[in-house]
This record gives sequence, structure tokens and C-alpha cells, in this order.
Amino acid sequence: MVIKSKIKWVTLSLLTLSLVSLLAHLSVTKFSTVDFVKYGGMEGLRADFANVLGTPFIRSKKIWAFVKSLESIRPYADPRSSYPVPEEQSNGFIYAKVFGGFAAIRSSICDLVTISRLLNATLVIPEIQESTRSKGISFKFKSFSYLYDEEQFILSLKHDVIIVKSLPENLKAGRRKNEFPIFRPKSSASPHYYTEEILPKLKKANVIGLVLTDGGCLQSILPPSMAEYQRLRCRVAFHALQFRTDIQLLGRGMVERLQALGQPFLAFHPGLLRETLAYHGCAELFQDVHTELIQYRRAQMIKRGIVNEELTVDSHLRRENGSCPLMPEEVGVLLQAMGYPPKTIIYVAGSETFGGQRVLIPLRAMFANLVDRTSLCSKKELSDLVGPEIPLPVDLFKTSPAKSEEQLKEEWKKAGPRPRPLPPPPDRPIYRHEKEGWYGWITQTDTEPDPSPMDLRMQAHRLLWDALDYIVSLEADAFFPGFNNDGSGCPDFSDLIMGQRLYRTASSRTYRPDRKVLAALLNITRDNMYHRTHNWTLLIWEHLNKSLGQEGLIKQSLFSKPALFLSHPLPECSCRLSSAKVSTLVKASDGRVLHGGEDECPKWMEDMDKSAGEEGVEWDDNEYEHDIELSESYNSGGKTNVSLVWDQDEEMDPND
Ligand SMILES: *[C@@H]1O[C@H](CO)[C@@H](O)[C@H](O)[C@H]1NC(C)=O
Ligand SMILES: *[C@@H]1O[C@H](CO)[C@@H](O)[C@H](O)[C@H]1NC(C)=O
Ligand SMILES: *[C@@H]1O[C@H](CO)[C@@H](O)[C@H](O)[C@H]1NC(C)=O
Ligand SMILES: *[C@@H]1O[C@H](CO)[C@@H](O)[C@H](O)[C@H]1NC(C)=O
Ligand SMILES: *[C@@H]1O[C@H](CO)[C@@H](O)[C@H](O)[C@H]1NC(C)=O
Ligand SMILES: CC(=O)N[C@H]1CO[C@H](CO)[C@@H](O)[C@@H]1O
Repeated sequence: MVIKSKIKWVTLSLLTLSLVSLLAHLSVTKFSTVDFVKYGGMEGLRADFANVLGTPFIRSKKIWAFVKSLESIRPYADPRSSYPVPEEQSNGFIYAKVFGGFAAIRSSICDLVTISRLLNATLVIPEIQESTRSKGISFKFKSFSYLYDEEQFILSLKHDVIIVKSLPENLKAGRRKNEFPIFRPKSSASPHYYTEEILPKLKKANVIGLVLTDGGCLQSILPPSMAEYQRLRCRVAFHALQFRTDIQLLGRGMVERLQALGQPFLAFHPGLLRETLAYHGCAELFQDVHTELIQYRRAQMIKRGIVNEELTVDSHLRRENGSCPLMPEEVGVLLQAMGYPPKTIIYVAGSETFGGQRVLIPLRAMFANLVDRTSLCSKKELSDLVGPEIPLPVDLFKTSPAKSEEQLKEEWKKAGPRPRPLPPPPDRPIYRHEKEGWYGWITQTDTEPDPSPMDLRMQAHRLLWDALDYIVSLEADAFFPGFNNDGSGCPDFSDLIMGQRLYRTASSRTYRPDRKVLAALLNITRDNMYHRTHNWTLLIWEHLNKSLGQEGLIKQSLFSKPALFLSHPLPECSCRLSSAKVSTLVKASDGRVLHGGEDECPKWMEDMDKSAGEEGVEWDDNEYEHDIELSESYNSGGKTNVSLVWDQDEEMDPND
């Protein structure tokens, strides 16, 4: 009897236990789902930092500190020698069409102003092709004013170049009839090319047109005698080119919302653009349909002669020599190794992250407080920025006639070696975005259709989203680029941010990772990303810590500056406070200054600096004192967290 009742009890308690564990399991799933969804907005963030909301801003020493060795460098882009104002009677007018995205536009405009000064020409406000009326933008804007403040631009450069809003009436007709010569300068065009070839034609015709397609029209490195022109580039990029007021207001609002949390934040630009991935042959780092899409673009580039390589290349080799962007999970691992705690606020910048939210999931699992413009702004704020737009003609998509089984089999046999994407399951409705997007064509045709009116409008909107992200990235307490200086010679977002942060506050925390070095280090732990050795963590920490200071700057100066002056405007556009000890001068083999060599700051700046004194930042010595250890103990929990989030992903719409 006793034994029997014992068995009963054991059975009962076992049953109870399993029930409890089942319940616990369910509630965990439920809880984490709620957590995951909630975090689209700001509520989760506020809850995380409820205890510090409204307290003064605290910077912990190790992971947010300014870089001491660069603290004496100040922005100073004013002319240093005699600098005559432009004369009313110029050599003629230059009008320009600027192609390309956000970064290409910015860099092109700086070059345009610079050559206008070089030629004593009057510049007509350039036309930004991505935001012309034909791209479906709001009637409220002209192309330049969609993004930038026209009045401020003209006024701010009045001592450098005369800028007018349009050609004089008597010349407009000539332009319409294509009477004036048009040039397509390369981004590496020399000053000599302008003074010898363009100037005579400008003087003769009184008007010339320039078409800029590759993100600039004047070589990056100029001889030392032309330092004033480099400083002019800085004045354009960092002072004259201000976003239009609505963009500035919203951008600053976003920064304030982040700062109101009482925590420092890091901005991260993944740099995962389809264009870039295709150019460098990084398709294999993605899967199925995304690989296909990148390869389509690469095939187009090969056809147009932009890429002179095989269509299929070993993406993993490319990654190892630093040609591909760091993937978000790799950046997450790096930031953990640096000692950033899991609650760190990370702002994801960039209007395009190829692969969408899905590629950010691993990073999100490591750093739950990942935000972007959609979590900081309301939908209305974003649509107000775009302005009133006329509705576009509705859905022009036509399904092609159904194919016979024979045809399908034939096509399947002819399809390349890569697994082809499958169409959506038959009993699920096809969403409209799928018709307009890749599903509409990738399963049915071999050529990518021309962009629809909607695509063009979206592309114009991207300029605005990039502008907002630009403002936030500049103000961030730390900045980490997933990709920069890609070697293609085209300017990119991260390069511009890194250059402007260096100019404004040289000592700000801007990581300048060397992707080649990091790829080798990441290769060591690739099979076991979430369990790393202490030694490995130290190596990463050492590399990233060095990238903030002299070593990172020298590399930047060696590899980025020759492609884009604005990515590294030192020493031309800065000065050094005399109180600081002079840093060592590092020169390249050709005599070019790589580090140091800034002029001494003028007296008024020194005085201003003294009166400003010590202010603001409070130091917290104790927090995160054991950064590295802290991040490692977190690692053991990391894996379960990741798998949890992956489990949820299976329930999400696979087409996001
Ligand atoms: C432009 O004007 C400056 C001074 O007014 C003059 O020194 C320079 O030679 C001129 N350059 C050209 C290309 O006309
Ligand atoms: C990587 O390798 C490719 C092909 O060999 C080369 O074109 C590219 O310049 C290399 N990139 C770097 C950063 O070394
Ligand atoms: C990366 O790891 C793979 C295999 O683990 C190896 O074949 C390759 O040579 C490694 N690459 C580098 C740059 O260390
Ligand atoms: C870690 O580095 C130290 C010194 O740099 C070395 O003595 C030790 O063997 C290394 N440990 C491992 C596991 O590699
Ligand atoms: C790297 O870290 C050390 C130790 O914390 C610090 O003294 C040094 O200034 C750092 N280097 C840079 C460039 O921040
Ligand atoms: C979402 C989630 O499950 N987060 C957990 C991740 O791991 C840490 C440490 O084990 C837990 O404290 C979190 O709750």
C-alpha cells in the first residue's frame, strides 16, 4: 500500500513538474514575444533607463571617452592667406547635373564650388537628378531644395563664389537648344584639365554644362600650393551645405530624444547597399533570393563595363581582403569585445540595409536597444518631411500567362547552378509589394525591369532618410562604420561622417576598423562566434582602440584620403592649440603629410578655448570598470538569447 501510494505521489509530482515547466516555457515565449514587438517604439528604451532618465549625462571612461591625443585639434577652415572676393564680372556660367545618391551628391557639390572658384566662374545651383520633379517628389520643392537650404548655401559662400539660382533669361533659351558645350569630367580630373581645357571653352561660350556621374569632378589630393581650395571644400561641406530647415529640426529632435535617455549612444552604419555588394562580389555572404538579386545587379554592371571581372567570385576571399562590408552580427561581436554592455543604445543609420530587418536580427539579439529613424519618429513626422505628393498611377503589374509543366521543367534545367528562389506557396495571397518588388520578376524573367515610378519616388525619399541619419551620426557619442573606403573611388556615407566628425571634434570616438585585419581575427572564431577566448577579445580591443587614434588616422590618410578628401580633411582644415605639445609628423614616401602638420590656431581661438574651460561631461570611473570580463560573462547567455530570437523569426512573415 505504502509503495503504491508512493508511486502515485511520484507520478503526480512528476506530472505537476512537467506542467509547471510547460507553463514556464509558454510564458517565457509569450513574454519575449511581447518584449520583441514592443521595442519598435521608444517605450522599451524608456523602461530600460527609467532609473537614469533626466539625470545628468554620464560618460564611462573606457568605452565612451574622447581620444586624449587629439583633443588639441580644432576646426579651422578659414582662408589663411590673401583671398580676394569673387568679381561680378566672371568668366562665365557653370550649370551642372549631379547623378548619384546622398554621398555622391554631397561630394560633387563641394567639387563644383571648388572648380567654379578655380575658373572664376558663376555657379548655377546644381540640379540633383535623384530629386527632380520627374522622380515624383512633392511640387513644393526644386531638386536642390529638396535636400539643402538654397539661401544659406548662396549666402555662406558669398566670399568664395558667386552662386545664382538659375541662368539669366537670355541664356536659358540657348541651354534648351543645347548650344553650350557639355562635359563629363571624371572624379579624378586635375586642376590642370580645368584651366587648360575647360577654361578656354568657358570664356568662348560664356556657359558650360557639367554632368557628374561618379561622385565628384576634381581629384582628391591637390598640391600643397592649393591648400586654400581644400579649405574651400571644407567650408562647403561642413558649413555651407545645410539641410533644409524641416530636416534639421527633425534630425535635432531625434538626437534630443536619444539624449533624453541619459545615456551615450553609438551610431552604426551597416553600409549594406546592393550596389556595393554587387560591385565587390559579396553575393555569397547572403542567401538565396538576396544572392540572386546581388548577382543580377553585378551582371548589369559587367554589361555596362563598370565591373571588369567574372560574374561569380569567391565572396569569402573578398571578405578576407577587406572588400566586403562587415556583417551586422560581426559588428555585434566586435562591440561586445570592446566592452559595450547589452543595453547600449545603437542607432542604425542608412536608408538602405540590403537584406532588411532580417540581417539585423543577430545584432538585435546582442544589443536589444537597437533603434532607427522609424522608432524615433512618428509616421506623420516622416511623411511631413516628404511633403504633399500626387498619388501615383495604380498597380500596373500584369501577371504573365501561366506556363505549362513542360516549359517549367525546361526552364528549371536551364537555370544556373545556384538554387533558384521558390515562388510563394500557392495558398497564400500574393501581396502587392511582392508584385512590385522582386517576386514579380525574379521567378519569371531574366532581366530586371526598369524602376517603377514608385521606385523612383522611394529613391528620392532615401535622400531625406540619409540626411536625418547624417545628423544623428554626427552627434553620436561613438560611430562605427560597417563599410567605408571601398576602393571603388566613390564616396560613401560613412566616409563623409568620419571626415566631418574628425573635422568638428577630432577627439570624438570614431572607430576606423581595418576590415582586413578584423576579417582575419573573426576567421579564428567564425565557427564559434558567441564563445570567444580572452586573448581574442584583447586582440580585438587593441585593434579598435588603436583605430581611434594616431594609427587609425594614418591608415585613413593613406587609403581614404586619395579617394575622397572630405573623408580626411586634415591637416588642411584644422589647427592645433599652441598649449598642446606638437605631435610627431608622419610623412608618406612621396612626402605627403599623413599625420600632424596642422597650423597653430590663431590667438582668438586660443582665448575662446580658455574661457570655455572645463564643462559638461561628468566622469564615472566605476561603471563598466571590468568591461571585458563583463562582456564575456554575458557571452554564456548569448547563445540562448540568439536561439530564442531565431525561434520567433520562424513565425514571422518570411517576406519582410
Ligand atoms: C581669377 O581671379 C583672380 C583674382 O581676381 C586672378 O588672380 C586669377 O588669375 C583668375 N583666374 C582665372 C582662371 O581667370
Ligand atoms: C581584394 O582583391 C581584389 C581581387 O583580387 C582586388 O581587386 C581588391 O583591390 C582587393 N582589395 C583590397 C582591399 O585589397
Ligand atoms: C580562414 O579560415 C579558413 C578555414 O577555417 C582557412 O582556410 C583560411 O585560410 C582562413 N583565412 C585566413 C585569412 O586566416
Ligand atoms: C593568451 O596570451 C598569453 C600572453 O599573451 C599567453 O601566455 C597565453 O598562452 C594565451 N592563451 C591562449 C589560450 O592562447
Ligand atoms: C587605448 O587604451 C588605453 C588604455 O585604456 C588608453 O590609454 C589609450 O589612450 C587608448 N588609445 C586610444 C587611441 O584611445
Ligand atoms: C530576450 C531574452 O531572453 N533575454 C535574456 C538574454 O540573456 C540574459 C542573460 O542570460 C537574460 O537576462 C535575458 O533575459
